[in-house]
Amino acid sequence: MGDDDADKGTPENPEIGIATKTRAKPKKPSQYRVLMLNDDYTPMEFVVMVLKRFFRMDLDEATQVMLQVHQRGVGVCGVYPYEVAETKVNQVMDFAKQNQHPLQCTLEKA
Ligand code: TYC
Repeated sequence: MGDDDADKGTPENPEIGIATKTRAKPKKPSQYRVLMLNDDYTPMEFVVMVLKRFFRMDLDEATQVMLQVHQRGVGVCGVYPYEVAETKVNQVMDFAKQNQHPLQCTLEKA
């Protein structure tokens, strides 16, 4: 057996070896949009506070996004890898519940 066959096993014991094939096109980790949904009860100031606290927005940006959600029903808080997006959704939902607001936040693949 020549050197080229070193990782191909033997006729009695084939397919032994280490898979070394790499993807031609490595995939980037998927990104997810965190979406904020409108409701009739959550105070505007609370939504602005959430956007500042969990999405690191300044007052201007947070106010714009809050108004977009208020007027259009939905708005994008940010785009993150799945686990970060999921954590942000949970943080927002927990914080809203603690404050007895019905604010809803969700994620979708970007
Ligand atoms: N619609 C709410 C109000 O009039 C404000 C609001 C904005 C609520 C954005 C949720 O994601 C939201 N008080």
